[in-house]
This record gives sequence, C-alpha cells and structure tokens, in this order.
Amino acid sequence: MRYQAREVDVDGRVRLVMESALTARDRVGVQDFVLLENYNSEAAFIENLRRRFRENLIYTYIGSVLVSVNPYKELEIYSKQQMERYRGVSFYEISPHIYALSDNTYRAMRTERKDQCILISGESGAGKTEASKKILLYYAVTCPTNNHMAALGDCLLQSNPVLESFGNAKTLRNDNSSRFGKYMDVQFDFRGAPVGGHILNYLLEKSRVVHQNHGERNFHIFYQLLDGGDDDLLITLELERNPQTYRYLVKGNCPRVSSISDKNNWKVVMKALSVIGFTTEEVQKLLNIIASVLHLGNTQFGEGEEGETYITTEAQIWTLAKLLGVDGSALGEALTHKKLTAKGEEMISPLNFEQAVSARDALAKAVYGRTFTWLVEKINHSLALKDEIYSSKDPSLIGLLDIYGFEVLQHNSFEQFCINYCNEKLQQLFIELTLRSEQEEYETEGIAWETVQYFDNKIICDLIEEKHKGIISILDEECLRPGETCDVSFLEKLEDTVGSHPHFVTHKLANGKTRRAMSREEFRLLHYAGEVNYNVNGFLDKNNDSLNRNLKEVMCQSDNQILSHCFRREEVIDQKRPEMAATQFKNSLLKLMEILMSKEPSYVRCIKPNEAKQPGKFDEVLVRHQVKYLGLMENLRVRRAGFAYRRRFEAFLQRYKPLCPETWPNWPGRLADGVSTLVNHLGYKAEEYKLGRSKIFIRFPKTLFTTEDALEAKKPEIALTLQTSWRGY
Ligand code: AOV
Ligand code: MG
Repeated sequence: MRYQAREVDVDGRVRLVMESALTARDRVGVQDFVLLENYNSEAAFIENLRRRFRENLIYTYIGSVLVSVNPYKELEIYSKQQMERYRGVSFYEISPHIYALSDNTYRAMRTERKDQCILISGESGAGKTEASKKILLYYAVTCPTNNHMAALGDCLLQSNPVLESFGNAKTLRNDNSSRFGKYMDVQFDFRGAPVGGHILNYLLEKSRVVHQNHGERNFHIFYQLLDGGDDDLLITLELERNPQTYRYLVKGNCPRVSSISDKNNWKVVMKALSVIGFTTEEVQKLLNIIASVLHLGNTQFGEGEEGETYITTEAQIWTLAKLLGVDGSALGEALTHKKLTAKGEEMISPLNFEQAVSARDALAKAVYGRTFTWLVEKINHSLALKDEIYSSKDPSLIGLLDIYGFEVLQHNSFEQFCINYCNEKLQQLFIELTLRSEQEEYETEGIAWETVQYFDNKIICDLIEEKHKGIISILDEECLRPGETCDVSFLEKLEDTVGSHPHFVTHKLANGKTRRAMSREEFRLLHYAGEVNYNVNGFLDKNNDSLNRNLKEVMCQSDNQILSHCFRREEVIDQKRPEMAATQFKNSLLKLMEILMSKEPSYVRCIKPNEAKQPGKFDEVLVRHQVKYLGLMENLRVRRAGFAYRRRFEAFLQRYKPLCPETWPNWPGRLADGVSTLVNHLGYKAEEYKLGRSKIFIRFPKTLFTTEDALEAKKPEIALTLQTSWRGY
C-alpha cells in the first residue's frame, strides 16, 4: 500500500493525504519545532517527528534544545566530513545534528568563557549513551590538540568501552543499558585543546552481580572474559568457557545477545585498558577479581545436623582464596560465621543457611562494586591534568551527563527507585532552567508575557528526598531503628507518614481506585514519567548495604593491591556507621545538581520510537507519552512565545556599536537609549525585539545573524579606525 501521510491542520485535526500530494519540504517536516504553524498542537508535533524519522532525520530542534529519536540502525551522518561541515557553523544554518550542539557548546565555552554542560535525558534505550559518545568523539576529532597531551583524546575515548564493559548490561529495555550514572568533565586549555578529564560515577546497580531478571544478563565483562579470554588465561583463572556453568550468570537464562559480540568487545576492552595506561599486572589483578566473583557465586552451603552451616564446595574456596589473594581458611570461616562485639568482648556466632548465602552475595557485590569505583579512580588518574602549566590555570570545562534512564519493569525494587529518583531530579533541573527561569526573567525584565502552564515535579522530588519526612529519610530510620524492623514495617511507616501525598499510593490507600492491581508489598509513585509500583522486599537490606565485619577483615588483608585499596583497615577499626545507600545517593545527586547549576546547560532530549528495538518503527502512543512527560510541548510554547537571544545592554552595545555612526565610538547617554538608537539604525522591526529593564530580547536568530554578518563585513574598517585613533594618541 502507498504510504499515506498525515496532515495536521491549524486546529490540530489530523487527516490522511496521499504522499504524492506532499511537497518535498512537507515530507521532511520542519527542522525546528518553533517553525511549526500550529505549535500548540501535539498531533502536529508528533507528525513532524514522524516525517523526519521516516526520512532518517532523527534530530530536530526546539530552539536550542536538541530532540533525538533513536533510529536503531547505523546512519551515515557521523563521518569526519560531517564533523567538518558543522565546525564553526551557526546552529541554525544547517540541519540539526548532535555535532551542531557539540560545536555550539564548545564555541560558547570559548567565546563567553563560561563552563558548559550537556544534559542528556530520556528513558532507558532512548539513545543517551550513544549521544554522549558522539559528542566526545566530535571533540576528540575536531578540537586542536595539545602537543604535550596528544594521547589525551584517546584516553577520553577509550574510557567508554572500559566503563561500559564493567558498568553496562543487557536488560529487557536495552541490550547495552548503563547500570550506573556518569558525569564527565572535559577540560580545555586556553587554546581550546582538551587537556584533561574527570569522571564522577553514581550508584552502580550492584544487585545485578548476584541476580538478573529473566531475559537479562550480568555485566558484560563476565561474558567477554569467558568468550574472549584465551585458553591459558581461563586455565589460570580456573574458569570454564560456558557461562551457564556459573550461578551468577544463569538467572536471566540469556547468555548470548544477538546484537553483541562478546569476543570482539573483549579485544576492544583489553586494548582500551592498555591505552588508558593499565599495566599488565593491574589487568591481571582486575581479572582475578572478576573470576573470583564467578567462583564466589558457585560457592554452596550445606546445613549440618545442629543447624550449623558449612561450605559444600570445599575445593572452590581454595581457588577463590587464591584469586582474591586472601587466606582460605579465614575466608571459609568468615563466610559461615559472624563476629559480634558485645560489652567489649568479641564473639563468634555461626550463620544459618540463609545468612551464609546472603553474606556470600554481599561479598560478591562489595568486591564488584568497589572494584568498579577503583576503575573509575584509575581512569581519572590517567585523565588528570598532568602538566603543571595547565593545572595552575583554571581550565574551561564542558560537562557531559549520561545517566540511566527512567525505567518501569515488571518487578521494581530499590534500584529502580534510585534510578527513577535520579531522572526526577534531572527533569527538575530542566524545568528550573528552561521553563521557570525563562519565565521569571521576562517578569523581572518587565516584558509582556503570557504565562505557560507546566507540571512542576518538585512535589515528587520532595516526597522522595525531604529531610525527616521524605521516603529516603523514612527508609533510613527503619534501617536504624532497633528491634524488629522489616520491609513491611517500612511500608507501614510510609503509609503513616506520606500516605496522604497525592503522588503516593499503596494497596491499603488505593481503595480500589487505581487502575492496576497492587500487591500488599508494594507502594506506587506517580512519577513525572509514569506510574511505578515498587516492591519493598529487600529495600532495607539494599539500603543497609552492609558486609559482615569478619569478611571485611579478611578482605583488607588481601595481597591483591586493587582489593587492599578497596577494603581499608580503617573501615574495620572505625565503628561509625557509614551513610545508608539511598542517602549517599541523594547527597551525591544534590552535589551534582550544584555542579550543573553553576554551568551553562544545553539539552539533548532522547526519544525511544518503539519497544522492540527495531529500525523504522514509530510507535505513536509510545512517542506521545514521552513528548508529554519530557514537557516538550511546554518547552516549545515557552520558546515560541519567547525570544531566542538576549543580552545585557552594555554587552550588546559594546559588540555592535561600530555599526551605527551615532553609537560609535562611544554612546554618551543612557544604555537603553543607545541600544534603541542602534537597533533603529539597523532597521529592526518592532516585532523582532523588545527592550527590558537591563537586557535586549531578540525573537529570531535570523535577526542576529544578519547583524553578525554586518559586523563581520565591517571588521577591516573598524580595525583601521582603531589604528588611526591609537596613532592619534
Ligand atoms: P540509553 O543510554 O538511553 O539507555 P543507548 O544510547 O544505549 O540508550 O541506545 C540503545 C541502543 O540504541 C544502542 O545500543 C544502539 O543500538 C541504538 N542507538 C541509539 N542511538 C543511536 C544512533 N544515534 N544511531 C544508531 N543507533 C543508535 V539506558 O543506558 O538503558 O537508560 O539505561
Ligand atoms: Mg545508557
């Protein structure tokens, strides 16, 4: 059948027309939503996305925000030639691209000398990580290089495969899903060459090490090692090639993923480690740890006649101890007993079967999680500004944020709670910086303005993070409360404290009003991006994230330097309770928000076109949902009603005064009058600009381009005048 295009009329009504009736221009839609005739119509918005998607035009602007739809296929738009096309070219002059955004951000950093950040958001599988890699590649290829640090670009790029190997995994939503959050600063010297980098990592989903949902995998590195490692290596690590041998790898029943070659990726990762500067010895120690986690998973327990627990896989313990670099009998003892201090005296008490299993899993998670943190530290070390010349001067920065996207699974737990909270915070930042501050600025500048309504998700952030009253505080309290606490008592406490909150529901509170059935172990949050039911099972344990003291004692004696670095003696001696996992996460996010607020932000909003990870498929319902919760329509309305460009009077006059004889070389009167004289001379029409109290607002970028061109043309003349006037002195 011939494709029938949809046309949306000014009232937002959709009708079908034959494709042949569309002009070439209609077929590709508009490249900036601001140009849509009926910008209030969601149908028109989505139709524009659909048309562009069909033509493989996955990028569209809303003013300076880049909207990107995941094509799920390789497009020929990321070549070096393409990069050259976008270099130094104004944002609106050529078709929208992630390179245009990268270039624009880079130039803003250079010319305005202000640190920048690029915030990439969207749900799981929408294309955030791919976007962040493209941005980094753009800088590595197009920026000037610093002779002292020629290899830095390589290091920056190679950090990606390493972190993905250890921090990404196949999930139902995404074959290469980021299971940690990442914020990366790229530092540039005064010539604009990248000279350093720094990564902050956020809460790795450690529970994946010991358990995976059906159809999902553990972290890539395990499969890469088993598939790619050569025979000798596997023999040294005492590993079998078949992933199904390992209990930590069989839970999801999905050892292979068709879109992924573990064997090739293994080579890529090994090469990347060496480029970043890992020594052969460090790599070997790292692999010992990865192998030890697999062996740990195969450590089994039995129950004796008197209820005592013993290890049934005796031989395994020795392999494990060898790989971890610790004493075998101490390890065996620590896996089956715990050490308590009561009234100043130490006591050893045996663990029951369940306790032993959970101590083993806790050890696996701690070993893996801490090794991941070590890996990030090690990468940071090699990305750090080395040359004293540069560290003494403040470098300019571009920060890149790529986190785990919003996710709703069949069974949502503590991890999804943290991930979705993180997305909630990011959305809040977007609202603060684009919707609220924009409108507030018009108000303070006294510009006539029709307020655009939008949903402010601050109310949900507060529900989660507020001191004493928020869900995280209540969770901490339950973890610390002496006596019998359990996940269900946490749920009851939640009902008592936040039960009346409009974004919180439980089985008891729902009173049959909710659409989806809820179990008695769940609470539901009405997130900005949709409803999610969280099962409280395991919340307390995961928040506690504790490791028995005697296991810590064994680990800090390891002769594997990575492990002895990760497990410190002080931790065993220090009795102070460290912060709980959720609070730690919350605090690290609050710090991140501060970092981001201090920079000039650019946004990439990623959209996932279908759940099947297929090219060419545009699921309208799914897309509409994302357009809605990302606030794209409100974003467009604010943008349309608003002004693309604004400058303080001084700055505007200073830059463009040579273009008008009355303002050149100096305007003696009030700044506002000077600006007014200048724009009159330039022939700005009344609808093109407005003067506020301290700033000029310009509606269309085009107006400014014309003015910039005029300035460019005038440059030789100005230079001459300047010379003459200097001579005159
Ligand atoms: P995410 O980072 O947003 O999800 P990814 O960036 O990992 O999503 O993208 C998921 C997959 O979509 C990739 O592995 C590619 O196959 C494909 N893809 C995304 N962007 C492009 C593109 N521009 N061109 C071609 N293919 C693309 V998550 O980390 O799960 O929140 O947690
Ligand atoms: Mg990702």
